Amino acid sequence: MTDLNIIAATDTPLPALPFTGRHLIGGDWVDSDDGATFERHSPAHGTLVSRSAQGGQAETDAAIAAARAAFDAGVWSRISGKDRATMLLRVADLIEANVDEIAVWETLESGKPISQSRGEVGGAADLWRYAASLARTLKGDSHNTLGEDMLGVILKEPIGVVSIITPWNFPFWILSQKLPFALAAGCTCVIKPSEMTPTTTVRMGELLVEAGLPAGVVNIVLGHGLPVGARLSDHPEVDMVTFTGSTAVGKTISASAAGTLKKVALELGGKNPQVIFPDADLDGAADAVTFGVYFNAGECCNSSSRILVHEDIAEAFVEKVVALSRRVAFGDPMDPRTQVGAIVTPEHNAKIDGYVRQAEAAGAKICLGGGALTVPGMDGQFYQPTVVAGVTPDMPIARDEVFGPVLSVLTFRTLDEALAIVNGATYGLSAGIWSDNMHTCLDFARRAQAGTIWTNTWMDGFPEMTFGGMKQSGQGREIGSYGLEEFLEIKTLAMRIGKTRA
Ligand code: TXE
Repeated sequence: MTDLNIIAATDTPLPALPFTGRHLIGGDWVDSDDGATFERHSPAHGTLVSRSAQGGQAETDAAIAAARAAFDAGVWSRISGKDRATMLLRVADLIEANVDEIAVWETLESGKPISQSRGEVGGAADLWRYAASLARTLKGDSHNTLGEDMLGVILKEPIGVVSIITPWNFPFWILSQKLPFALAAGCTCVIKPSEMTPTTTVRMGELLVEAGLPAGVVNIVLGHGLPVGARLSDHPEVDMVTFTGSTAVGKTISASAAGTLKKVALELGGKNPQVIFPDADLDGAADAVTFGVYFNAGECCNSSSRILVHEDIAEAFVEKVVALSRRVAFGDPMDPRTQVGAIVTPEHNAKIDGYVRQAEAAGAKICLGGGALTVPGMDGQFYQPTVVAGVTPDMPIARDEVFGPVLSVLTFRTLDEALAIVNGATYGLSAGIWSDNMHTCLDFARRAQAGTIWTNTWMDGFPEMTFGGMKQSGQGREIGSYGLEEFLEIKTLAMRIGKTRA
């Protein structure tokens, strides 16, 4: 452990704690009727960060009623795309003006490094700008070949009231993958952030109020999956639920939503492979693998938590990755030099370790790390950068979403063999290929079962490029123009344009 790059506790001043979070319902900030609250402690520092109103069914129903009333009144759903875009751009400006302050809450609640929180919040502003451009260019179709007196028009209309349920790993970013697109379409929303990271969603609500968004268009209910998330999924007045989180909860939401046949969009887990061929730029690949596994402490749906390396280069490649891993800065997330911060909860740290112990017992080799990390001066939970070689496709560490800074190394000999391992997973979120041979890359890209394929790169994303998973990684797409389409209903209009024939 001594040869790792560890950033000890710094004395960065923290804001006045705790933050007080309330629900936003119909334009008012309110406590729960019964006064119930819940707390979030920093996973890195151990200190109390926020105390939030804990919603129940009454608050959830009130928020849904406010969203329904706002939608039906047309204060947002029937205004022009230009006016919606103007509002979204105003929100983007406000986000940018508050990046540093919001980033601190993001880091304190999630444990991620402050430099990444700033990048996440600043990047989210660009999603709002992009969604604003879609609000103005949204259009349907027309058909003028239906006969001389007929005109057909395909209209796209907002789907209605949307429930947005978000997780703790990228609370501000994931909210911005959904909310501005739902708003650009003309929907009204009720948001439930993760109980572990409620504060940045409350800050978003405050910015929306400051921007002048009409009351009831966006509502926020703080609290737990049960009852708030469940109610947002089965309520008959909700037209769509969009969720990011675990595959298990995604299935529960789908089942709850089925009772009213509301639309469901799911962005779930992943077990994303990078496949490395001997003819690739191996330094570039090692760099991308290191970034891909440690980014956000591996608590990332796109984490490249397993790599498949060609047998001929496996040993040398693992050595490169281990050497790079030792240089990654783990520690106090408030220090701007830190690249990997704390793990979200002690239970999750234990779960990560369980996968490593299980792999070791099954014969895998721990090449680096493999245990909890002690960071001098910090009172939270961390995990060491960990590289596990000799992993076989049947091991749980190779199949499940570990969601920690743990790399599993598998080997292969042929492209067919690699694809069998890649496609053997229940997940299908993203996959990568490293080779200088364009034909190998394209063959892989066409045959790999994943919503996103990266060739000779990893984790590049753009507001224009849609994102989503195949198989048990989810359904529907986010961001890009397809991300807007999810929030639209299609209406067919057939018009007789001449006088009715005698
Ligand atoms: O997620 P949950 P958890 C994966 C990752 C992680 C695991 C568990 O593998 O280790 O999930 O994390 C709300 N009805 N991902 O337990 O429970 C909950 O309150 C409606 C992958 O934190 O899925 C929170 O707001 N909602 C992922 C949200 O669901 C319910 C990101 C996510 O929590 C609910 C996070 C219910 N019955 C975890 N129960 C990704 N795709 O990036 C809970 N919730």
